[in-house]
Amino acid sequence: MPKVYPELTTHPCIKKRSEPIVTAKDLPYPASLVFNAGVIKYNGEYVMVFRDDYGTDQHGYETGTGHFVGTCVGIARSKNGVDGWVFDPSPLMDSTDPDNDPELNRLYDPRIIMINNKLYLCLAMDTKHGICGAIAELSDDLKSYKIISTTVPDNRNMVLFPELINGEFVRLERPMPVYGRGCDRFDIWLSRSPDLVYWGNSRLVIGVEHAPWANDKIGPAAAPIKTEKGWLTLFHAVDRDDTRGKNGWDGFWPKRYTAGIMLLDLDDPSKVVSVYKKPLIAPDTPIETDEGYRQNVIFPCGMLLEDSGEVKIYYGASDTCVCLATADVNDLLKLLE
Ligand code: BMA
Repeated sequence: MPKVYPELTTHPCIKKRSEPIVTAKDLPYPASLVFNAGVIKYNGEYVMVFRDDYGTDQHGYETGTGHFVGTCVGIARSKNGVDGWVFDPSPLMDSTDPDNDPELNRLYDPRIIMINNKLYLCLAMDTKHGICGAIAELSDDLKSYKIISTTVPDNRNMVLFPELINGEFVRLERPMPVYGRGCDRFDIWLSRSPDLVYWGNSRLVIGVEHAPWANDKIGPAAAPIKTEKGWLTLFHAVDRDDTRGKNGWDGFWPKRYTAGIMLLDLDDPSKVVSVYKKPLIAPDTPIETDEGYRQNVIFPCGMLLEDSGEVKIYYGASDTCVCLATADVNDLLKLLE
C-alpha cells in the first residue's frame, strides 16, 4: 500500500497487539466484518459488545456491487479481556429482526458503560428519517435491551460518562451540522440529563480545529476514564483527501481515521484541560493499512483502566476486525501535561 500523506504514526507509548483479538470467523452466526467494539469489566469478566455487518463477502466489494444484508450487535465474554472470547449464540440486536420498529434501519458502533451498577449502551441508530444517537438499558444478564432515549438527527458517537457529575448524567456526542459548518467539519459536544432520557444544557467541548492533524471531523470514542488530573478522554479524528481514491474492498474511501487524547475538567467536563496535538493512535499496521474493507481506519469504542495502570484500548481496524492497544496511564497523562 502506498504511504498516505501527511504521514501519521502511533505514539510510541502505545503498544498494539500484532493480531486482531476478534475477527468475523470467530462468530457462531453470520459475520462479514466484526469491528468497533466497546468493552467493560462486569461480574469478574470482560464483556465485549461489537458491531457485525454480515451477508456479503470480499468479492462483492471488489466488484463494487456488494452490500450487506444486515448489521447486528453481538456480545462476547473473556476472562482476561484479550483472548478466549466466548460468543453469545445469537446477536443482541439485528437490523433484519421483523420485530424492530419499522422506522429503524440499524443500530451499530456500540459503547457499553456501567453507571451505579447498571449497564447501558450508547449506539448509533440509522432511521428512515436520519441518523440518531440512542441510549439503551441493558438487562443484567446481557440478554435484552430497551432504548430509553433517542436524539434528533443527525447525531452519532455518543458516550456516557461512567458516573454522575454534580448530580447529572453527562454524555459526549457528535452532531453533524452540515448546513451550519458548510461541509464535514464536525465537533464534540456535551449534554447533561437528570434521568438519561431528557438531555440539554449542551456545550461545545472541542472543535475539529483543535486536532491539528484532522481536516474533516472528530467524535467521541470511548467512555472517559476518571484520573486525578481530569477525565482521560479518547476521541476519533478524521483527515480526508479525495485524491486517495479507492482502497480496501469498498468502492472509494478517501478518509483516514486516527485517535487523539485529551483531558477534560473533572467538575465541568465541557472544559478541556489539555489536548495532545498529534495522534495517539494512527493506522500503521498491515491490517489497518492494507488488508481490510476500508483501509486506514482505526475506530476505538472501548477504553479500560486496569489496577496495574495499564490502559486497554479496543478499536475497530479497517472496519474489519477488533484490535487491542495498551499504554500506561501515566504515559498518557504525561502527553497531556
Ligand atoms: C464512521 C462510522 C463508523 C466507521 C467509520 C469508518 O462514520 O460509520 O462505524 O467505523 O465511519 O468507516
